[in-house]
Amino acid sequence: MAESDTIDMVSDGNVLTLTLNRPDKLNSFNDEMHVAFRAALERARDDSDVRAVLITGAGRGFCAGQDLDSLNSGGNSAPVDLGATIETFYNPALRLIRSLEKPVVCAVNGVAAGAGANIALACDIVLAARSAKFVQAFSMIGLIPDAGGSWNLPRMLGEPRAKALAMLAEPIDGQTAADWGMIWKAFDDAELMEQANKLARRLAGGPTKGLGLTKRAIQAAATNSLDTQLDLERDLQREAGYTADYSEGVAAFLGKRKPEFRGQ
Ligand code: T3D
Repeated sequence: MAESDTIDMVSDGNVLTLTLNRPDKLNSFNDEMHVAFRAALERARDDSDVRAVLITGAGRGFCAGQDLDSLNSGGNSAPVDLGATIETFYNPALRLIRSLEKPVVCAVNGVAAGAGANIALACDIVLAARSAKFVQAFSMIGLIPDAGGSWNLPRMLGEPRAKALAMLAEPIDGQTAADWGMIWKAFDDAELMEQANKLARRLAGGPTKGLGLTKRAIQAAATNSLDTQLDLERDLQREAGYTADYSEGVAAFLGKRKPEFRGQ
């Protein structure tokens, strides 16, 4: 497939930066952008040189969710099967982000609405500009939270806040999102991208295999019993213990030097 301008993809060292790039539409998803986003995530998964992913948005917004003008949406009068959009585009993208055994950083540079908010919240470490807004915009147009929102929000916030955000569609800013534990940190707007790039570079220099296994373990905890989780920790630690990065980490500690992880 030809590369699309709707996702700007830049590889720098071991960081792959994906910038959602339809700024005139607040980077909302049309079909072309959906296809390009999925292809970019598949590249992140398949390219062993990629050891961390950074997702952000071009212009003043992060992502306004589904492009409501697109043919595929509810803009025409005929009823459309929105479940098909979810099945074809959002669910595969969400599954790719969650199953990617490499850290995915998200820098929410501006408004993140609807599926745009929930894609951001599905990432592993989320930073936001203090002025950014998270809006569960779905109820404004009669829809339900998708892109993993109905799963993620109650786990992050508990039912009371999850239901209020989803039913009221009130925006919350980046600082509040950090204070509520929805994201890792908020930064002054001018500082956000520098901090996000620094974090992505740091993660890309980390023990990639171990970080991927850490992601798998923490995500599995959402549905596992303690017993099952303890068994999983045993199995994944066994796997981590056979990595070259573990040997390097221990050697570096004992040698009182910084480790040089290769992601293997
Ligand atoms: O297939 C399916 O539909 C199922 C899947 C659904 C998943 C979803 O994501 S549903 C939720 C869809 N998103 C929304 O409902 C959000 C709609 N947008 C807004 O509510 C507001 O734009 C924002 C709160 C995000 C930002 O407000 P504001 O005042 O900062 O900006 P604005 O002036 O509203 O928008 C700027 C431009 O972007 C404007 O275009 P214009 O007038 O300058 O030509 C606006 O129309 C456009 N835009 C913003 N969001 C969308 C959009 N165009 C198309 N689709 C959008 N979602």
